[in-house]
Amino acid sequence: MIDLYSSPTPNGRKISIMLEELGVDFNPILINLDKKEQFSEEFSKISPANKIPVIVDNDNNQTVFESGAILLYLAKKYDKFLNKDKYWEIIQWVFFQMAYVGPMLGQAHQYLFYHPGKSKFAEDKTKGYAQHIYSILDKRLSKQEYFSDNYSIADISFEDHGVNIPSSFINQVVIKWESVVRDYENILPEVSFSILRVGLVLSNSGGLFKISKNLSKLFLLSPLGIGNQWQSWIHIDDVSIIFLRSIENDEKGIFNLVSPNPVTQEDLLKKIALFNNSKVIFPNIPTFLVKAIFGEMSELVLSSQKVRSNRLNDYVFKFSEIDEAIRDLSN
Ligand SMILES: N[C@@H](CCC(=O)N[C@@H](CS)C(=O)NCC(=O)O)C(=O)O
Repeated sequence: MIDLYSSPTPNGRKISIMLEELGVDFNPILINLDKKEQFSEEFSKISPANKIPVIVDNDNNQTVFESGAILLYLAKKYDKFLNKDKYWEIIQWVFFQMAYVGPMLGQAHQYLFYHPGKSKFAEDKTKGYAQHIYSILDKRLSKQEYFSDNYSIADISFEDHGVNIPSSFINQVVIKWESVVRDYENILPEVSFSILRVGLVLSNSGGLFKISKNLSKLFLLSPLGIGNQWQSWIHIDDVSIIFLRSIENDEKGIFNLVSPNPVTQEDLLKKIALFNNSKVIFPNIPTFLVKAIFGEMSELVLSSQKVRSNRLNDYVFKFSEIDEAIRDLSN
């Protein structure tokens, strides 16, 4: 089992993401940075610079600090997310993140957001670095989805920078709901608890699919907001099978119940219309109107959610492609 000493910060989250993606059990140990726990005598023994994240692999008593080194260690240990044929391509982007992107964006946030007006020189300089970084990333990622051919530790090392996850509505909901499960885990340690994070369920019994299908029949179906936001969907049959499977197998851990092939909202609606002999009406319903109607819950349909079906690698989806799922529900 791996102990992860961490905190919910960009560098800390990189490692939680990697461990979740690997689907391995790990033991998270919170180092509260506000309470300066990083400077405790005990933590100093495993973190010479008093920074999180750090892992201790209890299988071989190996300690590793520095997020890049930890990603590399885990990729090698589990032989995942580091394609040997693209080793150097992946490694150079990981180093670029560690040596340039992380530190420079960190400084930019300090001068531009947290302490504006303190030093014009520092603000101009770090803004220039930030613009340079984003132009490089735009160039690399405008034509391909990942830094290398496939999802790798390079993508994981960038995963969280610039995204303010804790303030999002969805994240707050997840934290609150799952903290209840954690409470039960403490009370009933002999019981295996699974946390199933369910994506957008496509079903004829209700929800977005049923509403969209009915609206499309009235020729009233329009994308919400920009329309290119990702929707991580799953067919109701797959949800039911996975629920039963996790009860029967006494599974433990966190599972993302989403199909392996997310689609943009516009594509999703177009397909719903297509299979119901209708069409999507443009222009899109503007973001401000959706927010005015649904309040903070509008984030569920307006924000981009491209979720990976972690830990379901051995599950063969009944409906993994959007066309098959919608065709099935449309008849
Ligand atoms: N280069 C290190 C940076 C680690 C780092 O800066 N960690 C921050 C949180 S994101 C930290 O522990 N800050 C506490 C402090 O500086 O006292 C890595 O990639 O792991």
